[in-house]
Amino acid sequence: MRAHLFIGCAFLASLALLLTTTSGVTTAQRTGAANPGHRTGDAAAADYALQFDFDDDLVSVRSHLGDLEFDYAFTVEAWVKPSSLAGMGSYKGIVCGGFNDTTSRCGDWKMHLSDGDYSKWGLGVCTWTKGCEVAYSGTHSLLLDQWQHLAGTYDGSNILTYRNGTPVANFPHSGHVNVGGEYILFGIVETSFCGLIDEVRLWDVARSQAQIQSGLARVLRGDEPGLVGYWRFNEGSGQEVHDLAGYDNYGRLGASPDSDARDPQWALSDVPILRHPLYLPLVVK
Ligand SMILES: [Ca+2]
Ligand SMILES: [Ca+2]
Repeated sequence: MRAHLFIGCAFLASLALLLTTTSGVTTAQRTGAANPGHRTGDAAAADYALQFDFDDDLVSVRSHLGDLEFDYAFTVEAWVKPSSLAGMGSYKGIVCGGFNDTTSRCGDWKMHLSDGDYSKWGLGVCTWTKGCEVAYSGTHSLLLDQWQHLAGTYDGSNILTYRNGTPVANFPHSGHVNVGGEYILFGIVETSFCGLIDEVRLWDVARSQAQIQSGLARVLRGDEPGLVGYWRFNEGSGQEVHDLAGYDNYGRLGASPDSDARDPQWALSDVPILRHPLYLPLVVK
């Protein structure tokens, strides 16, 4: 079963690569503070996401300035479109932090799929005083082949999760977040997510439900208070994803700076967000 699903994921990755190759978009857009017009994306430019293979694909981001190391509060957000949720057996990652090298797993916090049921997801947080706890959703709370926005917050007393802005789980937890590593990862904990990930955001504050709802379906400017990392994955090619929050925490695809077997694949994205940050907030159900 698992081998069959893996082939399906690999096929989708190949198809996405073909679409990328034939779209005529061959130049990665270098984005960042030096080019404000590109910081939030151009409405006329193609939107891309990254396709992960259900096995070992990853993106690693080094926290250059320590700005991705949290104390007592943080928020992690991502849009995901799973192409398989069948199976169990290992923690599959969406975004995680507290990681030392590409051979070990994230230890400090992780938005991930349950190792007992990939249709469940949660946010796990480890603290110095309380150890590790996870706020898990119920089963079948992830929707196959549909875009959905996932958010998790930790505020020093609770771990909260939201899907499309609606509360999913709440677990009491407390203490200072462990900081055992200087990297964060996209798409992997022990093994990889299967499907598309787009629009990853990290905040060093616990966002409220109203704040999550108001921002989930539109692009950000990049300078919002508390925003410490923002990756739109719109480069469309190459080995790096750029941080649009202004901290230069760029991510590297796969296990090496060159093309390698652990690179996720670039895929055209139809993530349902408004492409201009000045549009009015939109809440999706
Ligand atoms: Ca994108
Ligand atoms: Ca690589």
